Amino acid sequence: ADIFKDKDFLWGAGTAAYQCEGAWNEDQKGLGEWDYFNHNSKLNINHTDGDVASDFYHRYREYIDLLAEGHQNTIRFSISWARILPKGTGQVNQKGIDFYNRVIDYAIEKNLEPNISLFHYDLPYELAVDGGWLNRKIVDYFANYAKICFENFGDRVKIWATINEPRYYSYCVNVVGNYPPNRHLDFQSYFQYQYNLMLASAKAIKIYHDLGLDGIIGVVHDNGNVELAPETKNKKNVQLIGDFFYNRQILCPALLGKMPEETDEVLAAFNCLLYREKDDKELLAAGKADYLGLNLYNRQYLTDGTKDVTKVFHNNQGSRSKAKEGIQIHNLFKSAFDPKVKRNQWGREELPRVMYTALCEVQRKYQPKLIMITENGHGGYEQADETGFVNDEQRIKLTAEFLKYLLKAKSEGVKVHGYYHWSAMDLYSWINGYEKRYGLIRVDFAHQLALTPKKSYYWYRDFIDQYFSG
Ligand code: BGP
Repeated sequence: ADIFKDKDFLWGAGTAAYQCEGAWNEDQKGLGEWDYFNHNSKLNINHTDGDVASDFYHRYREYIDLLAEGHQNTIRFSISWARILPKGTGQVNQKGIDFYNRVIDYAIEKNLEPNISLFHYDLPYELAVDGGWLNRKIVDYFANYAKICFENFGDRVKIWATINEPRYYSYCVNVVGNYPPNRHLDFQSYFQYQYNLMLASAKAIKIYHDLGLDGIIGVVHDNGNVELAPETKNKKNVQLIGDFFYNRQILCPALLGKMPEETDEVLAAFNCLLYREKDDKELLAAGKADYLGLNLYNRQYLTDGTKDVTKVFHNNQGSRSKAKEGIQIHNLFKSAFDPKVKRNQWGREELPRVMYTALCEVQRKYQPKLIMITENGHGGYEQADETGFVNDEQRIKLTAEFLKYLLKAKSEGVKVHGYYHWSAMDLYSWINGYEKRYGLIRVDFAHQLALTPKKSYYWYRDFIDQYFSG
């Protein structure tokens, strides 16, 4: 595809359907697992939902205008599966197709190259009750949904991603238990979910390639590498298990078309069993990604585990909680804490040089033909002044550092040619609702969703200008 014909870099920002669209029950959209969870579960600790969110469904033109005026040349968004297929399979909803046609056409008119994820966490409810990603049939359901999208939008959309963060998604669903259906420390499901997600992804990629459309299709992964704390004694094992746990179960099938060679060894260490079928190898080999999307926020910093201690801790409440983010998995490994590294209000490290380290390691180990940073940014509480303006110096400072490291990796030969700031506008954060803000554009959720570009929006615009003027 000629995506890079008149530019060597895509600069944009990201969103995801459930997080920004709203219109949760409009125009025959089916119920999603997140609609159900947020409306019904006591585990929805923020008592909020994506019913209206940033109202992208009705106001996509205003958002796209602002992003284009910010000199961005691409936009990342996802398609809501339940908008296209209200029950996940079966009847196609033409109104859903029409909506994405409008968004795609308008983005292209404004010179924003659309980059579309087929799945960003929002499973149709009917499929969730049917076992979700643990039910092997979902591989075919997803492939069917993907094909419908390719056939309807593939003439204009040149950049696709199958699944957003299969690893982190499975982690939150099965290990942390903060995403529906809230399984806790269930490693069996953690691994099986990712395996089924990668089979589904491979099947969709193969369909895309077989259709012969002009474009590229990839997988979006979180992280890329792990780092070991210097005090780690059992370095070899922590590296082997940790890297499989965080990266290789996704990156090997995505980029090399096969499961990692250490798969059985690692599963045995977890006492887990992966259900595989005879033809899976062939499927994975036939569905390699054209590029890798990487979402990079922080590092995975590990050390030796502690015998008999398995627990997970996650900060779901910002600075109201002292919780840091991490895990301990009995004698296998645990998250290490580096007191020298500053942490943000959600207990995550602020360490921009991971951009460089992760990019270099991924390039060296898996040799992708193309990498795009599909997410990177800074989330926090924010105050606007009386005009709605947010002076988000901290976001600018961190992003500038992240981008410095990205350009350093690029200058040393890493094939990175795209960056999407997370997020384009303020939107729903899966666990933190509307308190944790990531946007370049302020959305005033309390007052008719008034939109005000933040300081970072202008900073990013000038950064892009400078990049292209050399
Ligand atoms: C990624 C997701 C995004 C986004 C981001 C920030 O894992 O792909 O959808 O939400 O993280 O996460 P949070 O809002 O939980 O801070």
